[in-house]
This record gives sequence, C-alpha cells and structure tokens, in this order.
Amino acid sequence: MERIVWLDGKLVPESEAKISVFDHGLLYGDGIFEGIRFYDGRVFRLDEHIDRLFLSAKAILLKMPWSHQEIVEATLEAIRANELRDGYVRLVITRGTGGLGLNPYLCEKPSMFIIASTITLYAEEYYENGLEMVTCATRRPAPASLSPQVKSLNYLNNVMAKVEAIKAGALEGVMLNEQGYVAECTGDNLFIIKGGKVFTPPIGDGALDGVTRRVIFELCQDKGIEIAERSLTRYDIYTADECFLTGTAAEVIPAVTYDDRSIGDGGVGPVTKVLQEAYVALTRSTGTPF
Ligand code: PXG
Repeated sequence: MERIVWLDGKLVPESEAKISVFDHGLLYGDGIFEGIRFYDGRVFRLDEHIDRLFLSAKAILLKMPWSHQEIVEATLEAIRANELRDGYVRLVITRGTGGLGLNPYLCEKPSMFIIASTITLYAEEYYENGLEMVTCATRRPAPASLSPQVKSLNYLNNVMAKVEAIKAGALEGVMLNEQGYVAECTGDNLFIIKGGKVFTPPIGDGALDGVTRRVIFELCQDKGIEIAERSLTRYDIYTADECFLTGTAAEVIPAVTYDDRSIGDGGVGPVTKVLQEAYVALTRSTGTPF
C-alpha cells in the first residue's frame, strides 16, 4: 500500500509528495527535522520533539508559519492516514523555494512534510547481545560552526562518520569533538557505566540534547541509579563496565566492543538491562493518543 504523506497542509500519496528542485532544503541543506516514535497508538514525547523543532527553527532564523499545536495535529493526522499503530514519524521543514544563491530571505515560505512509516535501525539480536563501535576520524563540528543542537538537514558530517564505522565493520561510530572528548555517536547519545554509576557527555561537549537521553536521566532517578554528565575520553569507554546508546530510532541499545576492546566482560551488563526494560515499559504505557 502506498504511504500517505502530509505535505503543506494536504494528505497526498507518496508518489505525489513532491518538493521543488529550487527548495533551499535540497539546494543547501537549509532546513530542520525531527524523528518521533509512536507505540501502540500513542506518540512518545511528542511535545518535547516539537519544542526542539521550534528551537532549531529559531536558531536558523526560520520563521514558523505553524503553531506548536498545528504541528501536533498535523503529525497525528499523518499517522492516522497511514493506519499504523507503531512506527516512526519524520517531520521535515525546509526553507522553501528560492533562487540559486544562499540568501534565505529570498525564499517564499517554508515547506513542511511529515512521513509516517516504520523504522528498524538495528536487528533484534543487537538489542540482546550488543553492537560493536569504532572511533570515527570525522569530528563533531565545533559549536562556533553550526551548533550540534540544531537538527538541521545538513547531516553530511554524520553520514560520513557513519560510513567510516560501516567500513570498519562496526554498526556505530563514536564521534569526538574538536578537543578530542567524546561527543556522541553518529545518530545516538552515548552512556557508560562505571562502578554502578552512569555517565554521559555534557551537551557542551557536542552531544545532542536527545529526548531519549533525557528519558534516561528520569529512569535513573526512578530506579535510584546515580547518573551524571561528565566529559569522557576514549579511555573512559575502553575501561567502562558497560556502555549503551540512545535515540528515538535506536531506543536503548548496548555497545559491547569499542575499537577492538571488549567493554566490561563483553556482555550486556545489568544496569543497561534495567534501563532497556524500563524504557520499553515507559514507551508502551505513555504518550499522546492518536
Ligand atoms: N544524536 C544525533 C546526532 C541525532 O541526530 C540523537 C542523537 C538522538 O536524539 P533523540 O532525541 O532521538 O533521543 C539524534 C536523533 C532519522 C534519524 O533518520 C534521526 C536521528 C538520528 C538518526 C536518524 O530520522 N536523530
């Protein structure tokens, strides 16, 4: 069955969902996005994702013609139109159609499209046994360039880092910042566990303020697990007891080897398991119904 896409206020079949070749989102990566999950008829952390979308828009001077509530409604509409109960919804806002040349002020008006579909980033076995990671040579851009907090349509840096990981035979790559501290993975936040305590790089080290990352802080608090932000080096991951990655699409996935070293005993550790289970329980029991 053909998917239905929400495009600038209309629900259209995928084959008719078209964007101009003069759209600056395509010409210059000038736009923003969000990726949101829905589970069993409810959208998980919908408002937080839309809030972050508005922050990305503000940061790139993209004036939103829609209100928060209008985007919420459009998202729910896109999901309903595809008759899915579980899946992934991708919101994309482009600067809109303009001429050749960078000037964003010459673009008519922003365009938004919303794709409701399904996503499987990693096979089930990796959630049970963990995945392999390597260090990428490609660095997370410094905040004085484009801030890593902006979920922009310019993800080439991450794509190139992902290529490095794949070429090295790993499923994920660790990206360092300009100072050599761990920022995050190519599309997920990173956590380690050492002596029963959970650590993750601060936002200032180049980690995205991930919605799933925030959920991990809440879950740790609920479960009485100590958690703190701390700058991490590769050494900290090599010598950690456990490591896991988080993201809306990736959920909570264990990492068991890094640059050929096994992390801890190379198996999925107890703290990771507790958080994985708690995350599954939370995502299946809360959210905005559609
Ligand atoms: N870091 C980066 C660079 C991301 O893009 C995350 C971490 C996790 O954040 P959340 O808020 O999801 O917990 C992201 C998330 C896609 C896609 O194709 C989106 C992301 C990552 C990979 C793929 O929609 N964004």
